[in-house]
Amino acid sequence: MHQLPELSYPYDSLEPFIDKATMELHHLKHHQTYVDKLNSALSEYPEFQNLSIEELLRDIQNLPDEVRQIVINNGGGHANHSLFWRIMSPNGARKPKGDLADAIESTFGGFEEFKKQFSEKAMNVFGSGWAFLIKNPNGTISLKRHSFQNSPLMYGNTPILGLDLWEHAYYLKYQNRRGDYIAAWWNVVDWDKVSELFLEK
Ligand code: MN3
Repeated sequence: MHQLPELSYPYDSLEPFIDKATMELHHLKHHQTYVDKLNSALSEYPEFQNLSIEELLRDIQNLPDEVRQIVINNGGGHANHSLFWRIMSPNGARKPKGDLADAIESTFGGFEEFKKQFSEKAMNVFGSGWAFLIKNPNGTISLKRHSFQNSPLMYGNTPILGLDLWEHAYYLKYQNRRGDYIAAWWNVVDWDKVSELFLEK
């Protein structure tokens, strides 16, 4: 059974950038629903129940036709949100360092330029979706956007930073001002965590 991960920080600790009410709803209702629907979809397929969410998504073609899209939507939702909670915190490093800083420098020409390109990508996600920084199989990094809950894992890539651009992620506080939400979000990205993901996968 897949489970909702606990957050390592309180719901109100990302204020004022992400408000407590949004965090609570987003984690306890939206993310929980993805987990519940994923478990329900797999309930008749015991052979897939012991796989991690990463394994399920990386080998998505192995799933039977009847459940594949449900797992893409809800398993993707589970994986994407688990990443999202992990790469934020009230008190982490606010810029990359070490190998990840070097990779960002050589790929994007610097951290500010990276943030600008990532933010543009996020603004241009049409409708519901995500913007990601991914690690490619060859170890390089690049920007990616995906619609709905499609996960970079399905395409052989490893997401190391992800921004939720569904309106449920920001509408309570920012209404239609997606740009303000994106600008605020940089204040709660924990670059220690992003670096860990970059180095471990
Ligand atoms: Mn969401």
